[in-house]
Amino acid sequence: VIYQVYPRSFADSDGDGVGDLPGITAHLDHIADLGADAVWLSPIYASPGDDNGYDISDYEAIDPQFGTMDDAERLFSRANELGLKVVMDLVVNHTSDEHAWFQDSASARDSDKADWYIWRDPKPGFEGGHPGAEPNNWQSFFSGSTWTWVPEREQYYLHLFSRKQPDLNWENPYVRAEIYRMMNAWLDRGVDGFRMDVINLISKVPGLPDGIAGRNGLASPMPHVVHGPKFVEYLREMREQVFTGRDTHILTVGETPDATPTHARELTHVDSGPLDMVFQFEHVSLDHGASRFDAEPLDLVALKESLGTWQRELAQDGWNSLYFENHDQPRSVSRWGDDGQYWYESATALATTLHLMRGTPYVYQGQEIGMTNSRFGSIGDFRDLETLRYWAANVENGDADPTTVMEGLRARSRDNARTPMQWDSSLHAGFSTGQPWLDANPNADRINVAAQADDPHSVLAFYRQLIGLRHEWPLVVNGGFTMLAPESDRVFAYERELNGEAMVVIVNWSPEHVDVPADCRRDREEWVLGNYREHPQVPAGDPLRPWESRVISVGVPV
Ligand code: TEU
Repeated sequence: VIYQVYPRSFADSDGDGVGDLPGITAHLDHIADLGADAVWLSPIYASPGDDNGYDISDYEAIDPQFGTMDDAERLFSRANELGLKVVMDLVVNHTSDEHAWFQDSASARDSDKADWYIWRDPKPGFEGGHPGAEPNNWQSFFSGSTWTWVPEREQYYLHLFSRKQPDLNWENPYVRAEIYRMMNAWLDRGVDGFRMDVINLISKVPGLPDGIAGRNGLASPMPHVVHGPKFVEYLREMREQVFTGRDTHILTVGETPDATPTHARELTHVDSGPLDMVFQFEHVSLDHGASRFDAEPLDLVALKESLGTWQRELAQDGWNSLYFENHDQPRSVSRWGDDGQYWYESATALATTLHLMRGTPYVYQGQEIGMTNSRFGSIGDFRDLETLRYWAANVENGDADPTTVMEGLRARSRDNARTPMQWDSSLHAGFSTGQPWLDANPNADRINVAAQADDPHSVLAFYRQLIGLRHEWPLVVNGGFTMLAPESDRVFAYERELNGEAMVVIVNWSPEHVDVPADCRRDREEWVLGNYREHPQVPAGDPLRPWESRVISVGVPV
């Protein structure tokens, strides 16, 4: 079980309003008490902070906002004492434009690192630096063209994300060697693994062909950059240069937008896969409209079909990661559950659904206490560049209706996940004594760690139980998976089975009472866990109450 920390928003030890490494170290007990096995730290490296650290200017320095290398080493050793592994974020599809490599590369066409990034001339017949002269029609993840003009070189550079995140040229062996050297240096410092940011975008199709306009009228680079021709080759080389021959297993999880189950099986294959697991995006894209800010209701049957397919496709030789939240996604209890009347029930229902599937579960900071989306008043309350640039492109420079765009941002902005961790009911949620860089959610007075720490009926206590089950019961780790009641649009149910022993998980994803589907009923049932605070246990045939989850063990048949 892996716990994700977003350092800016976790705990601020020095009152400057930004989370830091001593803050994380001071709260590692919380993560260990939860029962997690590892902590994944979103980037802590030196960065101008255009994308909150996903734009790195020095891979081997700690950003002064977060602390020093000594602070990092103290964090690692405290984690070690608590039995927690540490997984670092590895952002090597791109660097910051303020990285020394890029500064050199941009200075002249014949500079030392001229070929370390992806440079192209203007479109033939066009004068560079003017709209329409870009080498192709690709639109960036963060709105606008993927190309920025540099007069010193009279060329454009490629950036799939912001203009301050130029893409590295992985074709260049010196670039790859430098990345492997840097990764080795972190492993030598004692880190236990890497979460690899958009790793499946590192190999681009030669020629960088135009994209085809999608539902929003914009051309995405995706078909020409996802799982490109040399991607797997690069990962194998990385494995050889960095991971092979070390005396401990290094955990690797690739972030892989648009990956298919076939891609994922190749990447995580038990014998030949270069990665342990990947973060796929299918299930978190089902409720997107033309853009991710067109918030559509979730179709539960589609979610089950999707997650069921991934379970099935990776069952034999691959391995899944299991996540509903991270620093890029809104809070799941607000998105798919009910953050009002059935807040507790739906937070624990979603947790049950996720944690008992086959794969490695991820808990994003605050998810374990049922943190919800925040209340953003106007555009000035947001900090995330994706959000701000989307607003600028569609409202300030476009003709979209501001009310509609704002609704989408409130529901889906990444800032929902980035509000300060809610430690207690004091000012700023106990996150900082100073004004936080992003306001704390006003509901911190009710939803916080202190209020739940000793309450056996809290969301936090429920998470501990779920994580405990995985650690105690081999069936949860190794058992096979079968979806039950696939056609039900209210109930998410499945069976896990190992050596004749089985577990049935039945979760009501609705605020209504619903009958237990016929294929979920078993003889010789034994109650394992339920999420109703009062009367958790009811006769097996009783209808499911709103957002009720039941975990049942089924003995070996005679
Ligand atoms: O995100 C990659 C990604 O696919 C993005 O598109 C992300 O899902 C975005 O929020 C979608 O609109 C990774 C990081 O997790 C993200 O925080 C970074 O901003 C991004 O890469 C660039 O490094």
